[in-house]
Amino acid sequence: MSFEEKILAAASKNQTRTVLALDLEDSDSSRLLEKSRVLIQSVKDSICAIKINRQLILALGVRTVADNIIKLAHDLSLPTIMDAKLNDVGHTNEFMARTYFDSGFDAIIASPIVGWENGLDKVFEAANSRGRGVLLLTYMSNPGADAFYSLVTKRNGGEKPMFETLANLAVEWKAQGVIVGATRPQIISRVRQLIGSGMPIFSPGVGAQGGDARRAVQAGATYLIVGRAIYASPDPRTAAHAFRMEPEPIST
Ligand code: O7M
Repeated sequence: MSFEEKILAAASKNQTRTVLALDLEDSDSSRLLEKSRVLIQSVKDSICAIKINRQLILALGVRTVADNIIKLAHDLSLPTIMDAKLNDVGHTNEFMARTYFDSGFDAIIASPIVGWENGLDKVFEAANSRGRGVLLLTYMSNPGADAFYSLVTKRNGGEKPMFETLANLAVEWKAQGVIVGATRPQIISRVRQLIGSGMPIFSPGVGAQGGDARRAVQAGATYLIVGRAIYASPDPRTAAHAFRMEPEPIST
């Protein structure tokens, strides 16, 4: 199954749009691994994918993450997303994408700012040849993101805010999804207009960063990326359950 099919299957089975951001920290790697396992087991029925940050890879190494966390996720029929925010020239991007995909990740997050030629072209090649996904940052959730993602860009003779250009590029490059902060429902609506109904919007920033899950979904978000509002809650299972929403996620 492709990444899109896997996440849609998990979303339909668990009746949820929530992607768990597994951003746990611990100075002891065995404890970190155990905490990760316990968290995943406790929320597994209320999530549709697991996003892993570089902080977990730095602490545990990609092999340990693959043998334990990705394996556990896949045993539970949950796809995994590597939040690499790739943003380098082609050959190093390609190496990183291949390494993550060959370790079992189902999708990777990249920054479109590096462009296509000798930038993300090789990442898409690596993903497409393996049925994996590439998700592109389009408007980040933090307040400071306005300084860049709203800048006026000139492309094909017209002027547009940067995020609109990025949304158009995501369509041109046939990305498997875009990332738009839940803190900006109006931007989600605009991106939804630009990309049409077929491409998922992944929306982080719910809860701890002030974004509202329901407003983000009403604006057009397909999936919600949620970290602290689940794992820092005294009862992650109940917190994850509370984010379950709308029986049918938007079909991709
Ligand atoms: O729910 P939180 O605030 O604890 O965590 C949010 C997660 O989403 C965390 O893993 C961030 O790395 C990620 N994220 C953002 O918070 N904002 C963004 O604009 C983009 C991301 C992200 O996932 O990028 C791919």
